[in-house]
Amino acid sequence: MIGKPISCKAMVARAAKQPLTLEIITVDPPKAGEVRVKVIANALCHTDVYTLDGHDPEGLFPCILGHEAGCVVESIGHGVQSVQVGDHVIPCYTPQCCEAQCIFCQSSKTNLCPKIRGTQGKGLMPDGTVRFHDKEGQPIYHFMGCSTMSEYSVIAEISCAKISVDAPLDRACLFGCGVSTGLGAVWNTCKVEVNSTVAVFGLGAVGLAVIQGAKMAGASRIIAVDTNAGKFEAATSIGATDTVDSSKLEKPVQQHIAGVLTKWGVDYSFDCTGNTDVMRAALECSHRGWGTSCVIGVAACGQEISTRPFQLVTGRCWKGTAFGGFKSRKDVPVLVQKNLDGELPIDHFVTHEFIGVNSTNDAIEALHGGGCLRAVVKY
Ligand code: NAD
Ligand code: AHE
Ligand code: ZN
Repeated sequence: MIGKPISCKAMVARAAKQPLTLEIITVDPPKAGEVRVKVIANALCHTDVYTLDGHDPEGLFPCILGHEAGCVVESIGHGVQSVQVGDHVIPCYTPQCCEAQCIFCQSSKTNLCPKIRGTQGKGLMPDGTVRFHDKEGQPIYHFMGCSTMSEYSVIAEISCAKISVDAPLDRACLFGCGVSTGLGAVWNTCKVEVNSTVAVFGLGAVGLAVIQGAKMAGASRIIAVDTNAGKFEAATSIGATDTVDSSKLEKPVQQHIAGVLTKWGVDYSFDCTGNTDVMRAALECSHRGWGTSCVIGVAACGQEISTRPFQLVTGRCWKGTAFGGFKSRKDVPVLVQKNLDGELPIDHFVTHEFIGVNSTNDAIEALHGGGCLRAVVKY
């Protein structure tokens, strides 16, 4: 099918708060600088559901969601040099253009390459058009530069992280978002040191990856906070030293952590919920004088964070992270290799598995249940 449109199954998000619809769509060949991929496995991230629920100010409909996938390159567009047909790739919503004039790619301080961010946020490919059409020939928007809830997708070359062919794509897909984000928040954004104390709010896949990363970084104490006590067993099994059900406390959770569990607060705290009240609590339980709090969760449209400026005056620092600060094309292959070498286990994140892109609505339902970390759909 190289050079020709492909007809395939996809789950289309037609409108907010509606189930995805199974459709046969047309996926056009890749244009210059683009890559058409066959999606082998796609894991659901909370952000897909948040967008489907209408909470993303950039959310557009109809679109094809999905951004945590393992793929094989089906064909490449003109000028593509970094991947070939048959290569295994992880689509990355944070691209890495690597150009000499890209001050973001050239800086060690950030991973936020802006090269295609404008069109990506409008649901378009970098040339301002789409590669997806429905059976009436109507355009369907892309999502986060990935759109992997389709058997085939087209992504920018600069969004493709080429990984080892030895890595099973139904596990390596997790490195496309949540797991990398949690690990990178600890290692890159906050650079947690040996013997640090840490608090993690929200024990989904992102929060558990923060715990795993903190344990690997040598944190001496890791306080795991959730309103669902069913999450605590997984948290302690990967390294949490304390668990807190914040819904059962008589005082604000920040006063419990800074005051009861510790004297002055924790060195590092992480919000992995997207709840702005939790973001505030995470900041306020960080240590007087030097505590750093990292916002990872994505808040709904219109939400804002607040705290007393005194919290910052007295030495706390508020940070945020996108994709854990990893430079996608350089770093994702390294994470995958660490996993293959046995240094970075990730199988424990996969709590649910489904077969066929058409089962994606079932996977979404599983994600809504409290016991799901990652639901992987194998196409
Ligand atoms: P998830 O829904 O699986 O996990 C969220 C957890 O937070 C759940 O265990 C839930 O019980 C808990 N929770 C909810 N309200 C709480 C409260 N008030 N106090 C304590 N815990 C509470 O989600 P996930 O896939 O792990 O993603 C977590 C967040 O990170 C989401 O907002 C997601 O959109 C965001 N995210 C951000 C990035 C990034 O690059 N910044 C990447 C991936 C995901
Ligand atoms: N589009 C939204 C915000 C969504 C958002 O913040 N996304 C995170 C990734 S979530 C992955 O599951 C992110 O890294 N954003 C950086 C970016 O460039 O999108 C809005 O508020 O407009
Ligand atoms: Zn995600």
